[in-house]
Amino acid sequence: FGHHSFVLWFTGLSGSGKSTVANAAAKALFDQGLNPYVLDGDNIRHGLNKDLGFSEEDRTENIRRIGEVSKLFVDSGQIVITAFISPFIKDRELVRELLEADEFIEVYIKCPVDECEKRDPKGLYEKARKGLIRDFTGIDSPYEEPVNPEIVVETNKYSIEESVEQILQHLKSKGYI
Ligand code: GGZ
Repeated sequence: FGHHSFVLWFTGLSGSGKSTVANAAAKALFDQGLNPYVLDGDNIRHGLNKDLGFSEEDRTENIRRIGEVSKLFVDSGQIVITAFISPFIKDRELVRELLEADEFIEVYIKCPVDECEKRDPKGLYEKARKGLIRDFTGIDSPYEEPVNPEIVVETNKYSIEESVEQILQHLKSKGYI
C-alpha cells in the first residue's frame, strides 16, 4: 500500500534553512503516522564523519558516507531526510545512483547567498568574510545548483509551514505517502 521508504535529500547553502525545514517536515510526516529520521551535521559530522573537514575531497567523502548510511536506512524500511550542503552535482548524483530511481528525492532549499549572509545564524559568513574560515560555501568555495531537482523550496519567499506543505504535496502527488 502506497508508502515505501525513500530519501528526501536536501541541498542548499549554509543558512538556507535546510535543518529547519528538514525537522519541520519530519514532524509533519511523524504526525501522519510515519517514522522519518533526520541526518544532519549534529548526528553525522560530530560522529561518523568527525575526521572530515571542508576541503572538496572531504566534502565528497562526507556525502559519499551519508549516501551509504541513507541507503542502509532505506533498506531497513525507513524514511530519511538529509540536511547537508552537498555542494557538488557529481556527489549528489553518486548518491542518486546508489539508490533506486524512486528512492532519491532531491530537494533544493533555494535562497540567495546574500539573504543567507544576512541571516548568518551562526556568524559563519562574517567569519568567512574576515578570512577566519577558509573554503566557506558561497564565499570562497562553490555551490553547484541542482539541475533537475524533484522539489525546489524557496525559503526567502515562503514560510517554513508553506515549504513543508510543498514537500508533502509532492510526496502525495507521487504516491509516496
Ligand atoms: C560550509 C561550513 C564550513 C565551510 C563549517 N563551508 O550553517 P551550518 O554551519 O550549521 O551548516 C554548515 C555545515 C556544513 O556541513 P555539511 O556537512 O552540510 O557540508 S558539505 O555537505 O559541504 O560537506 C556550517 C558548517 O558546517 N561549516 N565550516 N567551510 N559550511
